[in-house]
Amino acid sequence: MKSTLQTTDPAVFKIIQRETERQEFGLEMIPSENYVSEAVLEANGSVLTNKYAEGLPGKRYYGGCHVVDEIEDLARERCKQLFGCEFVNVQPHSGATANQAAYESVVSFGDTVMGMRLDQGGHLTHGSPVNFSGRNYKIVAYGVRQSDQQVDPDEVRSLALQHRPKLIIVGASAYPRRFDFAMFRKVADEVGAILLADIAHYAGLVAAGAYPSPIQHCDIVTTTTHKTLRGPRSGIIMAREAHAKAINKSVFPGLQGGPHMHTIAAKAVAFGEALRPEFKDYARRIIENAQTLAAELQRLGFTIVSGGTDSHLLLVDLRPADITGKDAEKALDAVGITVNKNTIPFDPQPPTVCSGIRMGTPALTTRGMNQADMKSIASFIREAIDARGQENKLNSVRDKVRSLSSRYPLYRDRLVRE
Ligand code: DSN
Repeated sequence: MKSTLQTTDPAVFKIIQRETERQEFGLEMIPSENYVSEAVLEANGSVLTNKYAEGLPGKRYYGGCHVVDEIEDLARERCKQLFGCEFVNVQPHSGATANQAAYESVVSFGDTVMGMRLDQGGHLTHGSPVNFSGRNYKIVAYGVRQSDQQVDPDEVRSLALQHRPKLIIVGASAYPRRFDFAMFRKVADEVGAILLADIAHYAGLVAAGAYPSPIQHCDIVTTTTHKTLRGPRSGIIMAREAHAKAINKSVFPGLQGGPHMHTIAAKAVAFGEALRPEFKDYARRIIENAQTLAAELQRLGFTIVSGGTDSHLLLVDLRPADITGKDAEKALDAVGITVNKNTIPFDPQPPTVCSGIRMGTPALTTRGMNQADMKSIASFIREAIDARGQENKLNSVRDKVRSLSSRYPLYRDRLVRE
C-alpha cells in the first residue's frame, strides 16, 4: 500500500527514500550523528507539531495546552532522572540556541568568556569570531598541549587567572578524551567564574555512566539531544536551581517563540530509552568500538590525534598518509563511508581543507556493529584512501561497505520498492 506522501507528493517522497537508502546501505561515521528509533521518529512526526505552547507547563500564553503540558513535564522529569540535574529547560531548538540562551542568562555583551579553540576541538558557539559568541563577548581561548594533544590544566588556570572570565565553558566537538570537570570547577572558583559544560557530544555516554558527568561540578550544562543521546535534533539546558528563572526567560521570550512540542515529545521518548538498562551497554559498546577502530587504524599505519580515544570519537591526522582531510572525506564518500574533514590541533591547512578526518561509532553501534566490524571498517578506510581516484578499486570497497551495512538492517521497512 502506498504511503500518503508517496501519493500526494512523490517528489518529496523520492528524496526521502534516497536518503533512507543512503543511511541504510552506507557507514555513518560522523560522530555527531546517530539513528533514532522508530518510536522517536513517530513522536517527532506526531500531531503535536500543530500546537502553539509559548510559556511553560501551567503558564502558557495559549489555550488548549493542557495535553502538551503533560509531555513537557514528562520530558523534564525523565531528563532530571537521567542526568541527576536539579533543573532542565527542554525547549531549546538546538545546541547552538541552548548555548546562546545559557550565555544570555549569566553574562552581558562585552563580558569575558573562556572556551576551547574551535581549531583545537572546541565548538563555534564557544567563542569563534564568526559566531554570536565571538562577536558579542570578549573571548579567551584555551587549547591542547602540542606534546600529547590534550587539554593542559596549567594553561586553563593561567589564562583564567590572567583574564578573569565571568564564564568558563568546558566541552568540545572534536576532543576524544575525558574532560576533567573537577579541575575546571576549581579554576572557576578561583576566579569567581560561572562554569558551563557543553556535553553535546558526550551526553549519551554521560547518561549511561560511561563518561564523567559534569552535573555536580557545573552551574549549567547544555547538550544537543541527537548525538550519543540518540534523540531528535534538538537541545536542552540543565542547571542548578539558582539559574532556572534566568534560563527560562532567556529561552522564551528571550530567544525563541513557540516550543516544538513534537520534538519535546521525541525528547521524552529518547530520555525514556536512555533510562533503560540496555542503554548503558550501548554506551559501553560505543566506546569499545571507537577504541578498537582507533587501534586498528593505527595498526594500518594511521596516526590518531592524542594517541587514542576515551569516548565515541577519534581524529585521524592524515599528514603521514599524504592526503588532506578534504580529499579523504571525498574518497570515503565515494565508497559509502561518511566522515567529516576536521582540523587537527596546530593544523597547517585552512579549515576548508584540513589535515584530519573526524569519525565516530555511535551510529554504527546503534546498528549493532561490533569490534570485528570495526576492524573490517578500518581496512575499508585504508583501502579507499590508498585507492583514491582508481574507480575499479573504489567500486570493490563500495561493494564491501554495502555488504557489511546490509547485514545490519536499520529502516528496512521504510524502503519502498517501486
Ligand atoms: N556540528 C556538530 C558536530 O558535528 O560536532 C556540533 O554542533
